[in-house]
Amino acid sequence: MIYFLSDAHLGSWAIERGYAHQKKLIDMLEEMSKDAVSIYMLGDMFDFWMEYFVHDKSKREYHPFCKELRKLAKKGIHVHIFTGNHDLWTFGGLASLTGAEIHTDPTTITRYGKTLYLCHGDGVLPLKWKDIYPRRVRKQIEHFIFLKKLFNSPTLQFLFRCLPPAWGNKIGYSWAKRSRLKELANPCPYKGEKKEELVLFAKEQEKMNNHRDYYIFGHRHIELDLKLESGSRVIILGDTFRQWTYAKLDHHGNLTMHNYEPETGTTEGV
Ligand SMILES: [Mn+2]
Repeated sequence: MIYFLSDAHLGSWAIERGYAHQKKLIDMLEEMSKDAVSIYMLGDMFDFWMEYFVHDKSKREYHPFCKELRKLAKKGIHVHIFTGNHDLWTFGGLASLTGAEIHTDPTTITRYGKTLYLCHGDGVLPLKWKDIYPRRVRKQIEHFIFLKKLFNSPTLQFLFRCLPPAWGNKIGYSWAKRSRLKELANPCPYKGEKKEELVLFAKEQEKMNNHRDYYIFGHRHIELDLKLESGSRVIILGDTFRQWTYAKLDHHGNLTMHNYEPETGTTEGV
């Protein structure tokens, strides 16, 4: 089995009972490890991740999760972490802490006779997005692209890494908390086939003869399993802090969506 999950937003200041959240995520991975060949985490597993030039004691908080990933790797399970828009600032530290393979770009893989396009999903747009969306949405997209460029700027990354971790983390976590609370106050449900950027992108890829059987994304915190005319399916994974959704690809190449329900009641309420 190959498992796909995303958007745990570990460490979020907007998620109460952070330890229980991490514990539930570990239990979920443990459950998957019973028959997993690979586990793909499609981004934003951390609400904020930055690797400074000096030692950051606060990373200790994530030791149970990192230890679990090491354990999975030891069992022979291939663990993959994609960076999202909250945790893109990794410069080798996350890989050495977890033993996972880190992906910073979208990837197409072939497994069990199916092709899968995998990426977090932030900034994924159809080519003609400027013609599709009204001015208000275009402005939002432009703002997002600007931020993405800023976050990826080597100079700014260098300067941020020079900060004392306590300062940098304060900036990072409070920014992330603001975006989480904003999302909770104004949830953005599925926009429909004609407007949802990820669906439009997948449709466009199909039209351009870049066929994939499955397009799998995170980022949106909504659950979607949509069949396109070409036969491809667009999967948006939901999240692993509120909905606890994930996808599973079996060895016949069938992909199914699931909800994680722990057997014991010790971690509910997260
Ligand atoms: Mn995201």
